[in-house]
Amino acid sequence: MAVDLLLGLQWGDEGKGKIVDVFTSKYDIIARFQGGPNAGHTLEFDGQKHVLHTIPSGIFHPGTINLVGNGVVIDPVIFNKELKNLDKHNVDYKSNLLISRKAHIILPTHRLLDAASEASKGKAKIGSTLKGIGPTYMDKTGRNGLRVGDLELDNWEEKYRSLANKHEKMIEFYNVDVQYNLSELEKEFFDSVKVLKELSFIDSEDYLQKAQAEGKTILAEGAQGSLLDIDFGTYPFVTSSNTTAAGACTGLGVAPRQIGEAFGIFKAYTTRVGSGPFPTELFNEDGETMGRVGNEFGATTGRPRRCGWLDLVALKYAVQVNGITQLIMMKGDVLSGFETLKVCTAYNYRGEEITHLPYNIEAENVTPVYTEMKGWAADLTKMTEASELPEEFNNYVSFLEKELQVSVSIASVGPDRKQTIRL
Ligand code: 2SA
Ligand code: MG
Repeated sequence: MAVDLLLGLQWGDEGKGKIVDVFTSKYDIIARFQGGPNAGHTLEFDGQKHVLHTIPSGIFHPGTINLVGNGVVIDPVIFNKELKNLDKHNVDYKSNLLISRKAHIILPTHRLLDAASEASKGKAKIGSTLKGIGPTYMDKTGRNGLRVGDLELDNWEEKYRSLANKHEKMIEFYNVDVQYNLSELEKEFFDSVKVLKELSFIDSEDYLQKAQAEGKTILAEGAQGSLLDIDFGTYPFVTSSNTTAAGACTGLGVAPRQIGEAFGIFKAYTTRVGSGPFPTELFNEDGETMGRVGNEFGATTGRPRRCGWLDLVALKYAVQVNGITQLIMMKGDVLSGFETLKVCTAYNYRGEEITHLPYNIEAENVTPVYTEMKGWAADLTKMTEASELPEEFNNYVSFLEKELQVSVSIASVGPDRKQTIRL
């Protein structure tokens, strides 16, 4: 059986958590392959809202295996908090949650380094979630990292200590005001590692190869979005992992030819949290309406998200880089009531009209070229069948399908599992 992918096509927060949860009954295994607790995946069902950060979004389905792959970075402290929340819902994570030995660990000092690095950048800061993501991946590629498998060795605390000591010197080097009490942070860390060690650590690449041979179905759950990819995103305003399709291969140990469907998920408009270029960003009432109606606040940090019209230039780029086979459009309901909708179909780039994403999309280089479409007034949130959707909504979707050359198979019209329409 092939491994299917579910990937965010914008700057994250497309609604991956919700759709993974909706899809889970079709899959035996849900696997995260990159990122860490910077992610905030929100699920809603039975009138309750759940936010997951590191744990895959299939966790609320008994019988589904949830795997944290080698490409993920884990903060034991945050992981422990997520487990505590699952305890409240009687989730049997001791049997259905597995962790790759090759996943890297976020140390308390990684978080401090993240804060110091951001503080040192001043206005040029990335807008990091300050979860230590960048510094942890730096130690991974720098070949200094502490991995989950190390926790099974007797001398792991020595390794921890030498890395943390080095980090303290680095924090000093930044010469910025970062207040901390390391012994308190370490107590929390060591307590949490103990909890983590009660879970199953596995050689996940081997596990996934065997699972495939046995005919098990697997869904790889992306975190953040394609435009935050370390290689293909709006560098340096990106996260530190490959959020695109290829990241699932390196983050799980799955071969490219084992990939099946690549589901691409996008919002009917665009949002971005953190710094960096955003050509279609709105600074007017329309943007405010999107943020208010769409409840656009970071699920991890609570920061308000920047909002703007759909950017098809950027979306097409993401569809291509990922080899998307089916699209899922989220939050069409938020656009109800706009008389006219705008979609960016090209950029004016240094005096020339282009339809590809250029190297630099800073505002001084790029002005969006919009196509206008008639909006719809109807409230979509109670609709459950494609036949109920207004004509203008269908026109909007058809326009996107034609531009992107991929069909939209699902439209989500609200945060709840039930508010999901097959087109
Ligand atoms: P980091 O923390 O070093 O990976 O941040 C680098 C950039 O990546 C952005 N980023 C995100 N963007 C959208 N959603 C994310 N997850 C949370 C959410 C974010 C939150 O679901 O809402 O709560 O603020 C996420 N994680 C990282 C980040 O904003 C930086 O621009
Ligand atoms: Mg999110």
